[in-house]
Amino acid sequence: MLQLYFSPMACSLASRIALMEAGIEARYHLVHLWTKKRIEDDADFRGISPKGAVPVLVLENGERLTESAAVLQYIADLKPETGLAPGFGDPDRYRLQEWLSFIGTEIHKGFLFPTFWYKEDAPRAARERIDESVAVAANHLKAREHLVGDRFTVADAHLTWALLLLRYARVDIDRHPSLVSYLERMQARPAVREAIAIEMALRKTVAA
Ligand SMILES: N[C@@H](CCC(=O)N[C@@H](CS)C(=O)NCC(=O)O)C(=O)O
Repeated sequence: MLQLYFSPMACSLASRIALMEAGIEARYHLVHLWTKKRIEDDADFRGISPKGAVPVLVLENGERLTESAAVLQYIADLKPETGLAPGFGDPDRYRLQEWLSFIGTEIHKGFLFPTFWYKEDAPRAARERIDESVAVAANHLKAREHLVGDRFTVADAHLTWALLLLRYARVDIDRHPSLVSYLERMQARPAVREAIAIEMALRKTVAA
């Protein structure tokens, strides 16, 4: 069985959404990101992944895969019939990778990471830049239901997580009607709703 190392409402939520959208059962290990301990037994998380960051997906053969973009594509490719990622050879595969990279670098590392890691000392430059990145996604979604093609992909799982956290970090995404309706659509999906409910309930476990 696959195993996912996660922390509640961290970027690993996108991997949980992908697993649930694919209907793949997995074992979930909660990690405390400050202490780097696996909650269930206090094991050293850096022994699982020297990066000390979630998500970590433990594959059936015991190998460990990190980096959301890789983990999300791996999960999607286990169930190609779900369309969670366009197949290899489909030009939309590169659009998917374009979005996974944009969300992972410009939105996650460019803003969300410093904001939550340094709390109120988030660099001002990051806060100034984030509106531009949010506008890129908002404009793209003006005439579309999903980021890539005409169905839900793992890029939508990734952006859904990012938008939830951006709101929490007081970035005004609500001034973009396309993002408001997109997030409502995503949260209406049973797997997305359930994944978020599970992790919101677990948040107090790792409250700083
Ligand atoms: N490049 C990695 C970043 C992963 C990452 O930064 N995860 C955060 C949670 S959202 C984390 O575990 N941070 C703890 C740390 O870096 O010490 C990815 O895209 O998966």
